[in-house]
Amino acid sequence: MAEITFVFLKPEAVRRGLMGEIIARIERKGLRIRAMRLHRMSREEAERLYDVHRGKEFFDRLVRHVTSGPVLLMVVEGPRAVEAMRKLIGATDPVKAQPGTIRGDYGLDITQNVIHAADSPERAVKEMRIFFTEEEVKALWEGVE
Ligand code: FUP
Repeated sequence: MAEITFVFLKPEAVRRGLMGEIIARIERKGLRIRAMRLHRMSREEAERLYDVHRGKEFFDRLVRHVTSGPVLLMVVEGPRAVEAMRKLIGATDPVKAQPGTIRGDYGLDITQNVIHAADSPERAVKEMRIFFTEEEVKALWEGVE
């Protein structure tokens, strides 16, 4: 049984023209993109997305960064898609991330670390609900193959 996860490409990935390359890596892995949309994130959405980091020293910088330009929202499907996407993106700090991972290959800065992927199935649903309607999330889940 497959599952779906929530992913987004951060503003610098869009700005640097990396969307195509990163989408190709996700597809090459065998994962299926079920939904995709360019979106300008509001401050409120960013604060909900990163609620677990509220109060930390990097919180404001993080929120300012993800709201600084359009991001590419995605819902990705596959067997153990949450774990598979987390492996594909690599460690949070792109300098520490292994070469061959998306962050390891495209980033140098912990704030501008190119891509986000939910870290559990529960978080994936919670994060999807910030950007997609209840009906859309339901339809995405019902369409899982
Ligand atoms: P990840 O799940 O890998 O995105 O990592 P975290 O949930 O720990 O962090 C979320 C985002 O906060 C990261 F993508 C970048 C930012 N961050 C910092 O800017 N500084 C830190 O020390 C930790 C995280």
